Amino acid sequence: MYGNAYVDPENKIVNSITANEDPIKLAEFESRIAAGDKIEPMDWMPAEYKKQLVRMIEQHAHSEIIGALPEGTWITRAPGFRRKLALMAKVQDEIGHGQLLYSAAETLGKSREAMTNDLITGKSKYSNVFNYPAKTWADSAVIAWLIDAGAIVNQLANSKGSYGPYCRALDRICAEESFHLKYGHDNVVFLATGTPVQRAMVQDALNRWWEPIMHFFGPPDKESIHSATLMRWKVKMGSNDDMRNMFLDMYVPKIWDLGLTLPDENLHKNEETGRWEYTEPNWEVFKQVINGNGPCNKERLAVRRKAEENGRWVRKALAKPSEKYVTPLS
Ligand code: FAQ
Repeated sequence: MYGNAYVDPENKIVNSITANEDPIKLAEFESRIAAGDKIEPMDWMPAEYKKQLVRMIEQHAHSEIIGALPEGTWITRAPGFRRKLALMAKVQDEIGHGQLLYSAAETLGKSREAMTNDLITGKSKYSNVFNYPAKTWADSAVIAWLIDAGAIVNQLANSKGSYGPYCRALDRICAEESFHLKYGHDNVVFLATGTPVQRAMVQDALNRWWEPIMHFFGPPDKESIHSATLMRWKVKMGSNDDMRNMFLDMYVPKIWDLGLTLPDENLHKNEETGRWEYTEPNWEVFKQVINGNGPCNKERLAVRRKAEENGRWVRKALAKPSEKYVTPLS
């Protein structure tokens, strides 16, 4: 399905991380993966498979929760009642996706409290794109169209992957994201075909969001740390470059059709290879952003921390009596 999959030709990476596994169980596990079986929570799995799944699903869950924040800032300022309702529904959906994904990660033994704690203390990552401000209404339109589009490209592929609970969550998420994408596209078309001021506003948003969107699919395959393992065990069904290429293939023509431009003079499809060629985005900027130093990282985590503090009494009220009242026994 995907043209330029990243490979670990001599299986060096996977052999080194499975050295301590029972070889018979490992072979059985890998033959199930090869046959396209779904792995379920109670099934035997290599420790590294579990660790990688927790890392990836947890980061994905955090991305949905933090991802609601840039667009969420536009709920109070959306131009018109109908747009406000639509944006509120979208933001609620994103939070719901976070809940589904936390539940999927919990099946692997990490508690939600531990995941939330790792997010608010800055230990866990979440998607780079949500560390940028949504300066104008056009930013919210570009996010809803193109970031949701990028998310669908990635998640539709991975929903055919090997871990049952993650795949089932992705099926549901993709159905909702495809509606978000239509909403975002409608908003971008409205602005792109509107007054010169509206058109300039959407072009400006696109110019600012292009590099973060290129970063969104992860570092180039040759620099990706986890792809070889994740692809061998069918957690990731395409490499970072494959996904980026698929996104460019589907959406650059649609952007150009609207008469909008992209801030990369070298962007074009090489018809012989079928791959898009482009100026490499600045990967140093990417590293800074995913490691806590983007324009909005501190603000995003501060909001999440405040929500955690403000909601503590609700969680306490809903807790089992045995957890709610700690009665001294002696
Ligand atoms: N941002 O070895 P790789 C959404 C990190 S949901 C931040 O290539 P991998 C919905 C990576 O974690 C968006 N960090 O990593 C929505 C690793 O660091 P670590 C989220 C990134 O896992 C829309 C290091 O770089 N989607 O948008 C990023 O094989 C609108 C090395 O990288 C998912 O999470 C990044 N972009 O591939 C919500 C989908 N890229 O952990 C609201 C599931 C890489 O070693 C509004 N995840 N890193 O410290 C995946 O498909 C993969 O995890 C990738 C990264 C493709 C993101």
